[in-house]
Formats: sequence, structure tokens, C-alpha cells
Amino acid sequence: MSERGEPTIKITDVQTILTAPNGIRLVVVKVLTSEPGLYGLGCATFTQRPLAVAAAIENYLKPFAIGRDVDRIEDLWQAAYVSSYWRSGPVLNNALSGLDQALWDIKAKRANMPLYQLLGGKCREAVPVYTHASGNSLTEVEDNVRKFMEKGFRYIRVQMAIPGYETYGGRSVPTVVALNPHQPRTWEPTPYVRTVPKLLEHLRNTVGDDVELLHDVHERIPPIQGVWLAKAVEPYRLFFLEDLFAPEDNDYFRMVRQQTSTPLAMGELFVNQAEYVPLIRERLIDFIRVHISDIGGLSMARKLAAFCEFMGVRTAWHGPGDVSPVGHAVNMHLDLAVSNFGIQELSLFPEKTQEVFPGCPEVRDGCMWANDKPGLGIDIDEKLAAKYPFPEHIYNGAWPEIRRLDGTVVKP
Ligand code: GCO
Ligand code: MG
Repeated sequence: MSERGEPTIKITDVQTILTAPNGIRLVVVKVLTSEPGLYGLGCATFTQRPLAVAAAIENYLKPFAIGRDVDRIEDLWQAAYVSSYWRSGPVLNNALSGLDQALWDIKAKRANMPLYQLLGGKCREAVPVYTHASGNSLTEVEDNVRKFMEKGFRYIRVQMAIPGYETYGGRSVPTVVALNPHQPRTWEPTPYVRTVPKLLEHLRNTVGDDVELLHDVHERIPPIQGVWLAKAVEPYRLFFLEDLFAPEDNDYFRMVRQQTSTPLAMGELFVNQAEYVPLIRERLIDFIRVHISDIGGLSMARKLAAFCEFMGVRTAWHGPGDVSPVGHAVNMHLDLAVSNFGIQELSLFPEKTQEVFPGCPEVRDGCMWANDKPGLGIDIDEKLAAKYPFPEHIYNGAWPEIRRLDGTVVKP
């Protein structure tokens, strides 16, 4: 037993690992402790500003945390959160998440149980996931939906490239010539808004009703066109329609909520409680889609999940390729242990990524399965991770500019 107030096990180092095995910039934190061999991993991935997160960890969080008690996760989280005074933005939240998740990993390892046990145990055997089907035409999207259905996926996000435009989730060749003929990426909302109902009608008429379809608007259209779109797609029974508005246009949720029962998902861009609490409190959305490291990590996400449970909102944590496998493992452990689970987004792990991160959650029968090792159940091969440095890029991973025909910049 340690002296009163003296930590039993202390944090001795906070290391930042930057790696891009799949060409996507990932940030993982490794927390070392005074107990030989005991360490934890956490996801701090903000792929558009990874070096800013790494600097926040190295210069502020690491000196703050070293010497502190590994057991006092909540206290450390609260003290670190307010230590910057200005708080709750994506960079500092991601840094804090890396530390937070690593401490949860350590606590579960010390308890010699999978993390989901510390969160209340399993509510389900495995975690149903959705993956992404896309294409350049109605039939190409249909073919890709069928391929995923044959692999056992029951939830599939569908996105179609709008010919000639730089479409989110689609790979069309941008051939539309803008006022500035040298403009590399052009987007117009109306051709997209006209296409989505046709895509969903085609899919319901071809692959039928048994598959759950999801669609991501990705904050790409003027809010009033979002209201129109949410109504127009209601007959096709989406599982959810995502990012109908930008966070700056949250107030439009009150307008659309009164006009349609299309289920709404929102949250991957949220970083501050002030963005998501009102939407949940007023039941203006059906699924919360936060990127867990962007809101500060597991300690915040488990509180958010509980708040959502009281308001009938289900979880649908952000899970693209720019969440590290450590972050996907955190998603999974929380998904297993909450009753108001909705669905889990998954970007399938390419082989190189699985080699860098031994213990990646297994994906089969359309679900993610925990391996039941103590802690998060995932590790990182640092030597291998070092073989995949961040790709050279002038903006180091920022989203490339997308502009309207007249040259107006649009949200990506
Ligand atoms: C999703 C998201 C992602 C984001 C990406 C940004 O629903 O998975 O919209 O595709 O665009 O994570 O870096
Ligand atoms: Mg999205």
C-alpha cells in the first residue's frame, strides 16, 4: 500500500506514435508506467492536423501527466481539460483522448479483463457494423451493395459520384469546368440533391427492403436543400441520413424534425458539448456520430452515451479510415457495453494496418468481435509503424479545397 496520496503506479512517459500504414495519417499515444511492462494505448487521430496534436501532447500533456497516478483517470482528465483554459477544440481534445484511452487500457489490463467488462459487461455478443458502398452509377452502387450483402453486412452506407463533380464518398472524375478553368475540384449541390432520391429508389427496387441503407450528406448542401432532401428520401426508409447540416447550422434540425421521420445522424464534426447537448436534449437527432477522440476520449464518450440513453438517442460512433485501430477498439468496447447502441461505422482494416496493430477487432458476419484479451486487446508494432511515415504533402493532410462553379469555397 502506498503512502497516503502517493500513487501506487505512476505515469513515467507519454509517447506519440505517428504512422500511416494505409496512407492515412494516424496518431496513437502510448503511456508507459512505473510497473515494468505495463503500458496503455490511446487514439489521438485528427488526420488533417496530426502534427498539431503531436505538439500538444509533447509540449503540454506529457509534462502534465508524468508522475501522476495511472488510476485517477477522471481526475486527470478534468485537470488536464481545464489546464489550457481555452478548451474543447479538436487538437487538445485529441491529445487528451490519447492519454485518456491509454489509461483505460491500463486499468483494464490491471484488472485482467477486457475493457468492456469495466464498462458494465456485454449487452450484445458482437458489434454490428456498416461499411461503405459507392459507385459512379446507380447500377455500380447496386453491385457494390450486393457484394457487401453477400459478405453478411446488413447495414450499408451508399454514396454515388455525381458525374463531373468532386463528390464526397464517390470517385467521379471532376470534369465540370468552373468559371476559373484551372479550378481542380468543383461541387454543386443541386445535381446531388436531385440524384440521391433516385439512387435510393433504384436500390429499394433492386436489392429490396431487407438491407439497412445509410447515406452521408457530409454538410455539402445549403440547409434548406437539406430539409427538402430529408423529406424526399423518407419513402426509402433510410436507417439514417448523416450530416444533413454543418454544425454551424444546427438550428435547422428543429425545422426538419417537424417535417419528416427520416432518422437523422450527426456528430463527427462536434468537439464541444455546446454543439451536441442541445440536439440530444431536444431529441432533434436519432444517432450521435461523434469521433470519440475529437470530444476528449472514452471518459467523455461514456458520459455522452449515458445522456443519449435517457433521450432516446442511439450511438453510431464515427469509424472511418482516419480513426486508428486503437480508436476502433475503443468504439467496439463501448458499443458492447451500452444499451442504446445504434450501429458502428467501420472502415475495413487493410492488411498492412492489421500488421502494424496486432489484435485489430475481428470482422465477420457483418460484426466486429472482441478478442477478450485484457484491456483494449490491441497492440502496436512500433518498428513496423515506423516503416509507414506520414506521406509528403504540402498541407500535411488537410482536406483539398473544393469550390462551387463560381469559385466559392464549400465545406468538404
Ligand atoms: C464518415 C466521415 C468521413 C470523414 C473523414 C474526414 O462518415 O466516415 O464523413 O468520411 O469525411 O473522416 O477525415
Ligand atoms: Mg460522415
